[in-house]
Amino acid sequence: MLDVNINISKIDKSIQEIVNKIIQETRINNNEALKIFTQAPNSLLFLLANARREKLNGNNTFFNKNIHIEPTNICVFDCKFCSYSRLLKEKSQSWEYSLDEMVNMVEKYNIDEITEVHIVGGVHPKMGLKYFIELIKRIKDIRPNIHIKAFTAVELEYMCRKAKVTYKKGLKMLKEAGQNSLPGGGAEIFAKEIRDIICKDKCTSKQWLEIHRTAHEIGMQSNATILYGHIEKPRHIIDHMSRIRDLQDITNGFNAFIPLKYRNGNNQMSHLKEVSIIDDIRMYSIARIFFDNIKHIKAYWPMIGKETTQSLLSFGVDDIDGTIDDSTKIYSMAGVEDQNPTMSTSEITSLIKKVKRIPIERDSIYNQLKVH
Ligand code: V47
Ligand code: SF4
Repeated sequence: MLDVNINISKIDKSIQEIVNKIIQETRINNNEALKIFTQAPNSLLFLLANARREKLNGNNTFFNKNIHIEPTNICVFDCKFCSYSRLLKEKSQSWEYSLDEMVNMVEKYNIDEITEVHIVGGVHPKMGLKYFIELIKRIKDIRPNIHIKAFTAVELEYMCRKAKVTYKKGLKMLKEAGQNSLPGGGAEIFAKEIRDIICKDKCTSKQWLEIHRTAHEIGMQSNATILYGHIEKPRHIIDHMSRIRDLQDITNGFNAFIPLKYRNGNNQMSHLKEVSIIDDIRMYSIARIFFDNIKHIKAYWPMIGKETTQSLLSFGVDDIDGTIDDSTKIYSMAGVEDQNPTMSTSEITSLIKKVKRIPIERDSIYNQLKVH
């Protein structure tokens, strides 16, 4: 039972029963989730999300010490919301790092400065499975204990297709090379009617789910994301989360769910306005309420901003990703305020402490390393 002080009789009759279920920690179905997502007043939704957060994670707020490597922004796909990809023939504002350059990016950090490398980028027609296996091996040669979280299902689908191997075989090869887990990107919105408009040519939702299922089956954990705040409707959000919740029931391999707010700078959907902070909070809140089988809800601070991240710690969020050290361009190219995202450990811990939560440094699979 959630510890929440609500006078049920004062709540609109049509949602009383759903609120009761949430308080009793009984799973709500898609229709019920849609109903409270669209009809519950902010105060109620927010209170329930926070109660759930505190029941699951208390005051703890997780972060890690990490960097990103974005091997290239050249991409064969054409997602309408993407601000950073470039076509092979477009040389301006594009990059392709060599293996040496990427290994050097890791080598410049001391062993105690980062515990995780997050590798994700555009889908380059010439960077295939063999190339990335080599990259992973070379990183592990110099830093055997570093956790490598790499490649969205979109990159993996393309890699495996080009190499003519099954997802299982491709993932096993990457795992043997030293890859530890998968990030949650590429999920966007699963509903075909939306996917067909915003990212028609990349992996399907079925393939995304199949790749994560396979990863979990061979012992690689992962995250799941949603790209919200563009042309989707509330029903698409619930449908999306429901497909992830169903898979999690089977595999239990997702560590965190990460709502990613659509940022409208420099892309083919720039005419769309970004949603308000209240819509952000409602999104994170419904995620926390809906997922009774994923322990962590992450706010990725380079995307949503430091101040909103801080606020979200009272509305379901218990994880804020890592120190980053100015190693990602996805969101700076989408026009976010923070053009050089970096936080030292002391900045991250003080951001968390300022809102009376406890900073917990974690490893990539949520083992606690240090209470700050
Ligand atoms: O799949 C691209 C999103 C994702 C925009 O697993 C955009 O720990 C908003 O998934 N506005 C990649 N979002 C990033 C990602 C991620 C980030 C941090 C941590 C983890 C993790 C995963 O970024 C893409 C897409 O959904 N994205 N462009 C944009 N304009
Ligand atoms: Fe390519 Fe990923 Fe951008 Fe889509 S979101 S265009 S797959 S880099």
